[in-house]
Amino acid sequence: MSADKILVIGSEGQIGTVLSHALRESYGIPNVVTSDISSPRNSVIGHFEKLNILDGQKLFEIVKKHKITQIYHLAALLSAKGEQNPRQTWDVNMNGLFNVLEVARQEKLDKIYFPSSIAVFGGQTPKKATPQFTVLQPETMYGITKEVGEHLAQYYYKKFNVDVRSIRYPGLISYQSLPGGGTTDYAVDIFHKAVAGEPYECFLDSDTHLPMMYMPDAIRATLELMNAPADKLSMHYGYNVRSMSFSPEELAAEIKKHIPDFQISYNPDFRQKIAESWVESMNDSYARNDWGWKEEFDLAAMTKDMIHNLLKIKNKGTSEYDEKMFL
Ligand code: NAD
Ligand code: AKB
Repeated sequence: MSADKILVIGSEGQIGTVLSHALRESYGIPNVVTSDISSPRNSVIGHFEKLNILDGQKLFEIVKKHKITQIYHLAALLSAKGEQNPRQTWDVNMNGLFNVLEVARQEKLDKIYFPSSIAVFGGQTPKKATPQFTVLQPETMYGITKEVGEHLAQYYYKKFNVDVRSIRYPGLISYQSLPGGGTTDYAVDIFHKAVAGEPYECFLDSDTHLPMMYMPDAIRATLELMNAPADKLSMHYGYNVRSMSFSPEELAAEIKKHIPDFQISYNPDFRQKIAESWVESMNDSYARNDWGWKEEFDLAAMTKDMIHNLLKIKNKGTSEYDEKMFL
């Protein structure tokens, strides 16, 4: 029986849905409590707590009630949604993180996971093979909260010995769950249209290159970082992690290898400017040296697997994942 008791905050989002499932497989269903401001989309096996992360008191109560030892804090407003409401983004992303770090400090929790993002980078950041330590100067409210969040994480580690760990995720691509309002969402939406036999109008320009990662790699990276021995970690800022980098045009060409009739057109909107302020690829030598990070999926393997799984869902009306997890 695991001694770890895990709380996932923001469990109903794109990552939380898949990560909660992986954590329940590793730690056992009773040892993983999920929570979100939204109700669960499916009938969940295990504990679920309705929680607005801005309610610090309720967070303390949940941590005490379930004897929580680790928190995966995923609740946030992402880049595109964030630009629609910068004030709420600051509030949820910063005060939410602050509440999590405070409960970790006061209740002496073992470990905290806080995802950062490529949104920490800005127009002055070197675009290719971006170093771990470089000019940041993010240009979205979301990116600003992630940069400050990384500093706060390092501060709580140094000042209070709170073991916070973080990854700068690229855009994540998943078949199990939909994205929640980011600039990289096109790379998921495009697959749903392609598999439905419909054309896709992309909100980014054809040649906009961004770092991306397939969800299985992102989940594995997260668990590998969280399970790494503390003395192997040289920092508690967000680690750069590299997997693949492509443009909408290159992704569409890869999809066409499987669905030759697929059509794409381009109609860039406000998200183009956000994408242009980010980088194309990252140098992730710290992640590779400190905790052995190595990606498994490239563009071709990810595309094949996405289409295979989305077709399975389309044909059956459900996925193996849903059946295993939620029935
Ligand atoms: P998402 O938008 O899909 O999910 C976020 C979840 O947080 C939602 O279920 C939402 O209901 C919940 N939430 C929002 N406000 C809340 C509040 N006040 N209290 C409690 N819950 C609240 O996002 P995601 O893609 O799953 O991202 C999770 C984390 O990973 C975020 O911190 C995000 O910045 C980070 N990240 C994601 C990506 C990506 O491509 N998905 C890339 C980089 C970083
Ligand atoms: C977004 O586009 O906002 C996210 C991210 C890269 O942080 N997917």
